Amino acid sequence: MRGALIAIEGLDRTGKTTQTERLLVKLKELNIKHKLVKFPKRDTQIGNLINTYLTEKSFQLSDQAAHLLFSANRWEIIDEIKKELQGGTVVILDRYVYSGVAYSAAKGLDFQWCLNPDVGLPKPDLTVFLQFKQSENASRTGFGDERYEVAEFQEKVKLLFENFSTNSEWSPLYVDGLTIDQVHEEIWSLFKQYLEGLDEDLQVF
Ligand code: 2DT
Repeated sequence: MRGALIAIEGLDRTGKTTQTERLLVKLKELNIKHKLVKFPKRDTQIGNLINTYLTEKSFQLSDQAAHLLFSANRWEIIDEIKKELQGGTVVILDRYVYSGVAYSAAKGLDFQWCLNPDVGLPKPDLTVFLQFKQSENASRTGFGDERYEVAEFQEKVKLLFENFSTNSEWSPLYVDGLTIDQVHEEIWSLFKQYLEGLDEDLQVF
């Protein structure tokens, strides 16, 4: 049996990282082999460039070049992820291809062009998409520190994420009014069925 590939996706400040951490604590408690990969993965050479791009507004890159760097950042680590899955480890992704496409297409790049460099990457078995019914994420603390954290831009990204909503692995989760614990319970109930591992091959984008 291989491990499940699970993505946690969503707009900025929807609680992705908090929820990912909660999930890891739970998996640890249950002694289930797991690995977290957060994209962008900033501690590689490509990731360093991406980090500079995100945090220093004076760092100039064309939208296309930035997009290809984010995709390359996934490709540079995908063999390692596949190996973990084959060894029975559950791999949790904090952002993935969906963010890659939605954020770049929100700048006006063609949706299919944005997806093309990621074609061939494994599709998650489950993608939990955290979102608000109302656009309240702009009022959450910390919003506004990095390049993309602007309310109007986030609205565009939200619309583009909806293109994935017909994918079979896509599970939207509205977090409005829910506590951290409640969101965790919802994610856990979606996730539970994948704990035993899977015997079918991974699908690809
Ligand atoms: P975090 O705040 O989660 O570190 O993300 N992004 C992310 C892209 O534009 N393309 C991608 O492929 C990925 C994975 C989303 C930092 C920002 O990077 C954006 C927010």
